Amino acid sequence: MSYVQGDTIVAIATPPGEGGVGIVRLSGPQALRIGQRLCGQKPSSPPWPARQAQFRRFYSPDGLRIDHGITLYFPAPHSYTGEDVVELQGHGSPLALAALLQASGKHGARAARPGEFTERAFLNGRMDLAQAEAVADLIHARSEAQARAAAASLEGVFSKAVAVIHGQLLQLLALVEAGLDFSEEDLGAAHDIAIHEGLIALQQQLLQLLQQAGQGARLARGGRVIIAGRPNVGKSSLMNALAQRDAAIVTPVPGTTRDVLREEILLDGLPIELIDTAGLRESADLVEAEGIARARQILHSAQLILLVADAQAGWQQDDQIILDELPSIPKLLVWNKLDLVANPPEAPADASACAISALKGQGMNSLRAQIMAQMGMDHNGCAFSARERHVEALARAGDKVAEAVCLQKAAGHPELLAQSLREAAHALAQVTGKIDVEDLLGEIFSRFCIGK
Ligand SMILES: Nc1nc2c(ncn2[C@@H]2O[C@H](COP(=O)(O)OP(=O)(O)OP(=O)(O)O)[C@@H](O)[C@H]2O)c(=O)[nH]1
Ligand SMILES: [Mg+2]
Repeated sequence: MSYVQGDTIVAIATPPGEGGVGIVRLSGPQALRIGQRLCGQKPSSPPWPARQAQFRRFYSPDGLRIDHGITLYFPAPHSYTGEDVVELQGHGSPLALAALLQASGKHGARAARPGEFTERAFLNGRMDLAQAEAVADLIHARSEAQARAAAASLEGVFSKAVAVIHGQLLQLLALVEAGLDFSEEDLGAAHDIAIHEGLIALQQQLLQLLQQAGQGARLARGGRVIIAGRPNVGKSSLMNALAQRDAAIVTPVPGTTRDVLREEILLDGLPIELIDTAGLRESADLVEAEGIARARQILHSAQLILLVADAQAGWQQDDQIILDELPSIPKLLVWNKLDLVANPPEAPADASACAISALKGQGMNSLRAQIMAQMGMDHNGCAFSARERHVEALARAGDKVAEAVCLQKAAGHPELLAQSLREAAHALAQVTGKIDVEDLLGEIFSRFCIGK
């Protein structure tokens, strides 16, 4: 690990480009010494006062003035990384910042890899792995809901929930292991009942946490919703209504849309890539046929397909052909042009449906709510952010607890029961990174920005 080598890292912590303030951050055992050299001080200078802003001038190694600004010194372990950290806050000038970076290098600092500051914070126990991942999620948040959820995970809301279940799991494991030394008769039925009740409670809690984490991961990841259907049913009009702008061309001519059109929208803070496609039909027109082929191809990548049909025309044979041909992905039948009929027609039995007028805006709120529900998001919002990795680990833990429940029912294999619980605990610990995570670190932190 990098922190064992004891090197000092440096990076520009503010975004690239010109700005009011630009920050260079150093972390490691030489951070203070290098910071002092950058400010033209001798190696023998006394340490800077802790956590106090001081006005100083910044120099290159050959004594040329680079900039001036504020310095801050956070002695270990009370810093972001848990190591000595120094910040030089100068002007947001790309050239001055580059010069400071270069000068830091000459004084012995190494350029930080993406996410290395946060990786060090994790390795030094300043935060657990789920919190460290939440740092990146907060930085990359594209909606308020995502930022709020990431801030909750960063605060440790998710980690605490995992820790509580992990603690209960270990208690239960201790109970099971105690039983290994005694025969059934010694312990009696009360012991079995205690284990059974503990397992059932654990299973329920894990399930609830898995659902919350699933939502947190979906919120972070967003989703792809594809609009499909016959020509002229109002697919592009629906795209425009959801995007709240004239993104796609709408005309009364069937076969208007030919390309695959994409729009990024937010539904209750959930980022959605909305895709409008060419109306599906057999076409002799070379351009339209290519558009239809592309539409068919991209359908497979959706999390949800909105199958649009014309409420005035009712359910047509061509609609049924399209429905039969759609990949097995969640779908929602959208009756459009509700303004032209008194009531929406009957939907085919196996499809959930809603009715709207893309032109007049009728039914759009209920459609948005149904899209959210189909994407597995409930309207109360997410308690915390999570990642696929966490969801998988929680699911693994859940499987192992379910296995333990079966083993207990079958009776007679307490050692196997204990082993299942141990494996469940192991899976949970991977969420917060208490064990066995070395192979994950590179993967997780490489997706950070440099300077974080
Ligand atoms: N009355 C009414 N007309 C609508 C509604 N939605 C769309 N239209 C009209 O239906 C026609 C076709 O709309 P589009 O949105 O271009 O339909 P499309 O499914 O994208 O058509 P293609 O791209 O050709 O496949 C246009 O004249 C729209 O104005 C609606 O809710 N009510
Ligand atoms: Mg269209």
